[in-house]
Amino acid sequence: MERTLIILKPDAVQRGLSGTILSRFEEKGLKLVAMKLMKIDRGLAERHYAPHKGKPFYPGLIDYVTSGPVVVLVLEGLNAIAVARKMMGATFGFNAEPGTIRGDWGLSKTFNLIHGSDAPESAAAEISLYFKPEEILGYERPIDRWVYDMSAGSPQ
Ligand code: D4T
Repeated sequence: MERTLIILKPDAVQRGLSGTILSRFEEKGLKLVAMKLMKIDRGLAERHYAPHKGKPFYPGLIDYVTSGPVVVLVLEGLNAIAVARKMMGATFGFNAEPGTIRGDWGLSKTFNLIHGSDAPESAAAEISLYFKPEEILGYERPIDRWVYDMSAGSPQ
């Protein structure tokens, strides 16, 4: 099972899309193991987006993600990182396929509604930026025996 960090960015919260977007992930079968509403301060934004420091869009990106409350999630599931990124769609709303989150609700280049980790290493680093280990909950979910084929002993 893989974990991914998802951020519903300030435009998603202000546009009242947090619940709708969360529902998509829940309905897909991904398991919610941590969640908080918070304001990202500049220090945290700079740590999160350190790989983009120096790029022309970096200052605007820091202003944007610190501009209002965000909802931060940890989702767990089989191939959760790739699944969530596919559901998010291409980075810029105007390029994103209909049926994806950005494709259905985004038009902007910079206000792109959502962040999702892009690899297991970045997911682990990002999760630890936003959550203490005790804020991530392990729990049984009876529907998992219908979300996954468990006949081979592991989720398929
Ligand atoms: P995040 O990291 O927010 O999930 O987005 P992506 O993974 O889809 O995209 P990214 O890392 O390439 O870019 C991070 C963030 O910067 C904004 N951005 C990016 C921008 O404003 N202008 C640009 O030219 C690029 C490449 C959008 C997402």
